[in-house]
Amino acid sequence: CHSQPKQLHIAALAFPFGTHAAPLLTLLCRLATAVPPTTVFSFFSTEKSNTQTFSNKADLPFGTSIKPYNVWDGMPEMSTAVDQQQINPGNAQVAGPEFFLRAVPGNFKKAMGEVEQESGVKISCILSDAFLWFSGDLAAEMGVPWVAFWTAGSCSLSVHMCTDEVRKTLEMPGSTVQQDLSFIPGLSAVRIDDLPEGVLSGNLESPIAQMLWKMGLNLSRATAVVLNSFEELDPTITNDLKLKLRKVLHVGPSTLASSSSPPPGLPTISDENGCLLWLEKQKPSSVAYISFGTMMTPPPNELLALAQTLEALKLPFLWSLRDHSRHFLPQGFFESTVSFGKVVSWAPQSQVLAHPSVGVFVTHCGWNSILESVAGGVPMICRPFFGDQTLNSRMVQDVWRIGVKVEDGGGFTKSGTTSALELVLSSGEGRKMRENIRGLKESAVNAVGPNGSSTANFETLVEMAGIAFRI
Ligand code: U2F
Repeated sequence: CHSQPKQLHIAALAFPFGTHAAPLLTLLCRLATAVPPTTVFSFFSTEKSNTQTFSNKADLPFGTSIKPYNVWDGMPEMSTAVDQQQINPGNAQVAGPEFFLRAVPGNFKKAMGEVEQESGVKISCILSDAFLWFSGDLAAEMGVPWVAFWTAGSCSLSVHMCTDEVRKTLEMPGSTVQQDLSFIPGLSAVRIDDLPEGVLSGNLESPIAQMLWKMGLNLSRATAVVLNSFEELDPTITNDLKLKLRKVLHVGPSTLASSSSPPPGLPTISDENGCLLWLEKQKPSSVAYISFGTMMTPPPNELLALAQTLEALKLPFLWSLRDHSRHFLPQGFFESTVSFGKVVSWAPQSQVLAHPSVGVFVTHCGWNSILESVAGGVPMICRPFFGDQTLNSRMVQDVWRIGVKVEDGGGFTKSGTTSALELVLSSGEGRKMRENIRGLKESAVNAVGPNGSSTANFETLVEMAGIAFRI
């Protein structure tokens, strides 16, 4: 006798800071086009994050219903900062993520319970940001699979999976700062100084360090760990992760995966600052595109050095710079560079990097930026700030050989920035970087193609999401 197939209900649990929620939603949109159309999708994040992530509802694939639900952000209920300080003196300096991490997992649990009631459909799979390690417990309680999504690269995931081993090995007497991580497959080029803070240095007890450590201990419980990357980028690290995790599914790069099969209803790219039109007027591979992601802006002295370098070299540039930092640029900068440069508050970055006029990307090495640069075949100049960025920049410079770190780890100075730009744009070494990144781009395109590894992995993920049918 056949029991009625259950209706699927996929609950996505987002980490509401940095570029975390948006890639999770992108993955969910991709899934929505591949699973039965009756599937219910609930997306849980804080109100602020949902407002941003769902700002362009037209981005959602036509015919699917992905509904955002707000979870508590952990901020004390009273509305003003002064009130918060009064309730809880000393807390005023606690950053958003710290408040949020005090509210988990209760905030997600409560919201999921309410949504199950409202929709009348039991959740059949939890797809969470890998940071939210406690999702393994929630899924176990509910008797459903836990799929974790790691929004960064294999290299940083590997480091977090091996944190205890890293600490044990590198804290031994005789270890030096020069020591590398050759005891972890694929990471022999990585040095102690490249490690994200909270692994070996910094406050190991901080809420973020604790979260990442617990994530490393818990991910092996996940039915699968999904990455926005492609296996061919780091085969050695990927093979090692496959030994440590139940299932490792590289399904990216998402920029290429989505553009190769655009979901119906996808809007045209919004380019309100006219970046793409401006690029049309520039020579091939001539422009420096500059952006430091969604969270960082270099300190004023570095912004000044970078601007002065562009001005002195008369180098065509497109700079995505938040409005509040414009006043740090040198006096007269906009007038003197108007014929060859453009500063905007936001650029359609992945399309910019795919434009043939762009010759170099000056970046903080956030994971999404790196992948978009690979997808565009554009070599990088790296100015990392925190988290996985220094590790990523090491891989860019010394493993994939598709870019260079500015002043080998320091910030922007006029001389360091000038040599980095000249190296990438006009030296033989730069030509080699371009060749290397074009090779990686080809592998990435193949990975998301009909017979590619990312396509096959995505099909496995779709099967897993549908596991409730077979229970
Ligand atoms: C955190 O990264 P960020 O948000 O700082 O940086 P990225 O991972 O590079 O993502 C930035 C995204 O914002 C987009 C860009 C990327 O998709 O295309 N963007 C844009 O479209 N236009 C602009 O003008 C500027 C940016 C964290 F800081 C990193 O260390 C992590 O690697 C990352 C992923 O977990 O999250």
